Amino acid sequence: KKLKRDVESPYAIASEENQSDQLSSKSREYNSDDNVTYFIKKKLHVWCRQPNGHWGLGKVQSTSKEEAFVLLTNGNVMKVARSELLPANPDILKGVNDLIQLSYLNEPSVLYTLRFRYSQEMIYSKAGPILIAFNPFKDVQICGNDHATTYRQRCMTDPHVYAVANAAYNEMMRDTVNQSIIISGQSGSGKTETAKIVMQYLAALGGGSCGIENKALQTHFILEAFGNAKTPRHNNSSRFGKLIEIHFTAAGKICGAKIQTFMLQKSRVAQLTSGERSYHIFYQLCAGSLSDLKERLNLREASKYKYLNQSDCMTIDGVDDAKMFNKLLKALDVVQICKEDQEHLFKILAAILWLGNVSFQISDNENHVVVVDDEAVTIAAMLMGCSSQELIVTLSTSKVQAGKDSIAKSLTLKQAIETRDALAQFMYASVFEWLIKKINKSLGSGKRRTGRSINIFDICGFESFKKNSFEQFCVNYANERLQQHFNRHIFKLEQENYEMDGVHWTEVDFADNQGCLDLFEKKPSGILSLLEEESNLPKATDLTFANKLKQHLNANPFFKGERGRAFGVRHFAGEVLYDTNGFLQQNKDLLPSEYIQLLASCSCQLQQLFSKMLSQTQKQLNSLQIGALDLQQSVCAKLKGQLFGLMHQLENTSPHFIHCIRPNTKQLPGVFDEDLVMQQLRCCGVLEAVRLSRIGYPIQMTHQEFAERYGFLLSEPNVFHDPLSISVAVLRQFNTPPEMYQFGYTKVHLRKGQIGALEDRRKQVMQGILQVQKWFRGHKA
Ligand code: AD9
Ligand code: MG
Repeated sequence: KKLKRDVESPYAIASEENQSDQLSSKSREYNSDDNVTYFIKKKLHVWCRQPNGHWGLGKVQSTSKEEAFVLLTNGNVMKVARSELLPANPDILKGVNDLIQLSYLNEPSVLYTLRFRYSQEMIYSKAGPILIAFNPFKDVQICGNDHATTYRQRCMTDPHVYAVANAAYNEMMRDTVNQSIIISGQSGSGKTETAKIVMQYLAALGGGSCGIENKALQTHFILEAFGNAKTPRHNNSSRFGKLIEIHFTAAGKICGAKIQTFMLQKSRVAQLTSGERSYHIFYQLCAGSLSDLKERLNLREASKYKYLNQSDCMTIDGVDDAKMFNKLLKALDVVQICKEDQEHLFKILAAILWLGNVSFQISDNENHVVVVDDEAVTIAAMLMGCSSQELIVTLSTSKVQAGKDSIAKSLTLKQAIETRDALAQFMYASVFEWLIKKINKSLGSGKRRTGRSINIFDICGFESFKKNSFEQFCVNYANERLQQHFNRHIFKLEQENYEMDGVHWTEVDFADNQGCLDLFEKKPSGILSLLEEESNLPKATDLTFANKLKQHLNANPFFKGERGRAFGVRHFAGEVLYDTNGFLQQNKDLLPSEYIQLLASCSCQLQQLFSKMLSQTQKQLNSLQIGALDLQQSVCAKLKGQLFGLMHQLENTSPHFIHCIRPNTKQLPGVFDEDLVMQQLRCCGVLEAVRLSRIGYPIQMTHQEFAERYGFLLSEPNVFHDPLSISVAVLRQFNTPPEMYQFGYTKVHLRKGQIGALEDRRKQVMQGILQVQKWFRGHKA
């Protein structure tokens, strides 16, 4: 019946289809014969897939039983199966800023809209409740302090990161509820830059006299120098996750901040693959330190250090490491890390570089080694504040218990290299941890304020390389958890809420990743449990671990057994093949007691850095336990615990989601790779989220709240007594169309845009009341 109605204006088509989509829960299918006839009759444009895989826009010229002939905009005529035609949106909807406004929500229409916007440098768009942020790979003039002020003053409605930050701020001030801004997206999609833009906006908005906001902004230089590196995909990739909490006073001024970090990729300190770099700080230190500091640290050029030169990639195009070092020094000053501490920090970094140059010589037939006593070991020991001999012994022997005594046993070459690298990695991770503590102290993170904080969450994005190891396994697991949080808030909670409140509702399907999370977390046979079990078996190897996975999980649809040490996981963002080489060792992350003894005896300020670890291990040291100290949790157990903690923290906040999209893999401006974009939109459920919010009721209030807030606007307020009747009467009085709201058992559920008129009227009336009160007070006085 609807299709037969004659609607001439494109506006009318849009609103009609919008409504029909709103009223039926699922987007309509447009591939029946009737619909093709409809496209022709309405002279609608259609989308069809061309042989090159791209979507082409055209008009149906003629049809046969099964096929349609489409005249494409480039003049070619294409024969397409009728069932494969998709409707295009009327021109009036070109480049709409919220995908929710599209009459026809299909993949080509979404791509066309986003591509058009991207070409016009409109990098932000809304997809219902989600902000989609395209990485422009160049400066677009829509950020910066001036723009932030204009944005707020003019209450601009364009989609923008500022609008998200603004909404979070306003909600926090209004409801006294902690907020979170959750930024997701693949590696290189722009999460960290987006997090910075959020921070800049909040700093402009809530900047006070205490200057915390400036400190918080400066921490980026420190975090990026120590936690970011060049990867094959991205020149400034965060190799750790972070949650920044910003605390506000009751007046809305920033009064403190706290940074939590997790998953720092330690292995990068010692191992790099071709084309990658280690953490920026090492190159910055080598390039930017002045000659007297260089002398004190015995520093050479970066290319002289094995940890740095192993990947044949010493510089990054367009990045001046020396300049970055100067910025870092300023940032360290701002967060009050004194010059003395800065020097200790650099000393340890230099010691790490020299440790990497320590080499070994085979000393017998059994591959046992001795340390080559050269400048590397001498300088490393000097910087660490121990004797060369102590360092040599630690790096080449391990103690074994023989009766009551312990004897030193030479290490093999493989063991010695592992020991050296583990020591360097441990020292780096400790430096990182110490820095975060110092920064937090300076940001006044001590007191926790509930109800008035905004959390900004930015983790390493989903990764899938040719070769994927333990690090990718951890990163992708964390992303899987984050996706679950997103699904829960965007899809599950909302739909459960409708159902519980008795709202008439047809479910929207979405790609639930619970199955994949279970593959990781289920006890006793999820991957994490099996890894834990295998990590505790003395004779286990990476191969036995891989076999165990296949033995227990081959039937799991999210798991794929591969040959040898490999296995595959079907993640929400795509299938990844992992190589278990190194899994057990990296997961165990043991701390040989020899390190502790060495570090404890060092005379430089290492103790200060490693104090927590040292105090923890003191007891074991006193009882002279030998061997690897099993005091730490395994890496995966720790990560799982941290993620649960984080999710718990985020659960208690009102979430705002930003999804970043990488438009091409070459990090180039202006290049829009349709397949790559579509794959990212698909895997995070953007279309489903739009569908849900079209038919959903984003505004919900209990009958009581609604009646209290708007009941006084009724022209005949005394007629009704119970909140439900008052609420019904208010909506009737304001002529709210019946399809725009539903009454549940406890709540009024309203569609998007239905509260504006009520709020405006309320504001007017309230202002009137205030003026009258003022007048009375003035009159009395
Ligand atoms: V990873 O998961 O840490 O590997 P991110 O954090 O998603 O990744 P990042 O924010 O660092 O990516 O952005 C990648 C690069 O894109 C940056 O180094 C910038 O060169 C570029 N970028 C990202 N967002 C913007 C922007 N809004 N304006 C300009 C941008 N350039
Ligand atoms: Mg990042």
